[in-house]
Amino acid sequence: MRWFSGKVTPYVFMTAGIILVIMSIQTFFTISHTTSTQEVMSPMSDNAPMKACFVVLVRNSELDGIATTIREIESTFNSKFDYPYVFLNDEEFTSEFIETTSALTKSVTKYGKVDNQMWGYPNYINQTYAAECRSQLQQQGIPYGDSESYRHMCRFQSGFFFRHPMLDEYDYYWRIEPYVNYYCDIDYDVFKYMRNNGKKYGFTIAFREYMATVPTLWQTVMNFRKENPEVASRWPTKKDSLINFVSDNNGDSYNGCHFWTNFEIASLELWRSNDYLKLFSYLDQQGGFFYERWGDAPVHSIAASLMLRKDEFHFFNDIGYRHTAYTHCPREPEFRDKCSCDPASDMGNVKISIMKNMLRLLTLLIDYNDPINCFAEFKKALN
Ligand SMILES: Nc1nc2c(ncn2[C@@H]2O[C@H](COP(=O)(O)OP(=O)(O)O)[C@@H](O)[C@H]2O)c(=O)[nH]1
Ligand SMILES: [Mg+2]
Repeated sequence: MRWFSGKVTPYVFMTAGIILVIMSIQTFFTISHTTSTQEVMSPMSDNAPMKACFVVLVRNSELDGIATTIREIESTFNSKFDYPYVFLNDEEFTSEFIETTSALTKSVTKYGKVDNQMWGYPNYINQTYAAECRSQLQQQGIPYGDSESYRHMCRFQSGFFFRHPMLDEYDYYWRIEPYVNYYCDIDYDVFKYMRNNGKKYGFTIAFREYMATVPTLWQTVMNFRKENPEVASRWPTKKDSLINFVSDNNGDSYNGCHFWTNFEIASLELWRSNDYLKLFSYLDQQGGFFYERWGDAPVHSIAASLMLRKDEFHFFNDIGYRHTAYTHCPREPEFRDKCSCDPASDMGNVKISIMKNMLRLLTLLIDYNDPINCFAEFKKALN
């Protein structure tokens, strides 16, 4: 019997070992199969789906212009990624607008109206005084100086679009406009890029503001910061922030630099944060959207530069883009077969310095002592 057990014991252990190995292999295949078929992913995994959309504030009369934009967005990016479009308007969209735009994409399209609270005068605004201010700005030759609707638009884009109920379900947005061009094929998901790399604000063009439109904006933001130390204490230190993008003198005054918000790929959480909502509400109370002509671009840019860390910004060099006379076209050789734009048209290219000088002459009345392109300031502020 002892002989028997002595001979058999190793075989028992070996058999048990083989059974265990077979069971673990089976378990391994079961788990990997479940993962691939059910797409079990942690929220932060690279491929987890994104809650993101295009956001388009547009008028019915700009149907042709938005149709061009959508065609280019679809062909360069969205036919591959299928993100929905949210169209917003201060009036009802016409059935022609809805039919035409929805036919341009296989993705979901939604159409929303902006209410009077988001697009209109707050009751504390003195509309007679606002009209006087508009005519003064017009006399100075400032673009949109006398436009009432432009001011409602800038206030809406500064403080309300991200609170429109149609955007509630999203975390990131890409703002698009009518009559712009998108030139380069984008083969990766830009929203996933933003999330997976901890980016909160993406841009293509940085530009200088007409200072006559924002004479008191910087000081108002500084007053807010002083009066709300608990908010400011949550913001990054000067060194970690992008303050040197918006100020040449360590925060004493605004240098006019801003990201062009007609293109934005950004986090909605940034604007929905209590800190930004408090800041916006403070700015709104001061009346500068109506008594001056505060643009959403300087408002977003100053706020983001103070509230975000430098590493949360992203320059989308690979997205060739034109708005009005200004184009960003990537100049590196690897983009030549991806982009249909001419790098010679890029804002930073010396070949268009003549045009820049002409523009500066045309805008001589405006505070344009510095070059109009603020990309150098962005690069500098990153260091
Ligand atoms: N629905 C609506 N959209 C507007 C109005 N004013 C401007 N927009 C939109 O707001 C965005 C910015 O306006 P735009 O005229 O292009 O301003 P600019 O880019 O600063 O010259 C564009 O998408 C316009 O279609 C308006 O009164 N109603
Ligand atoms: Mg525009």
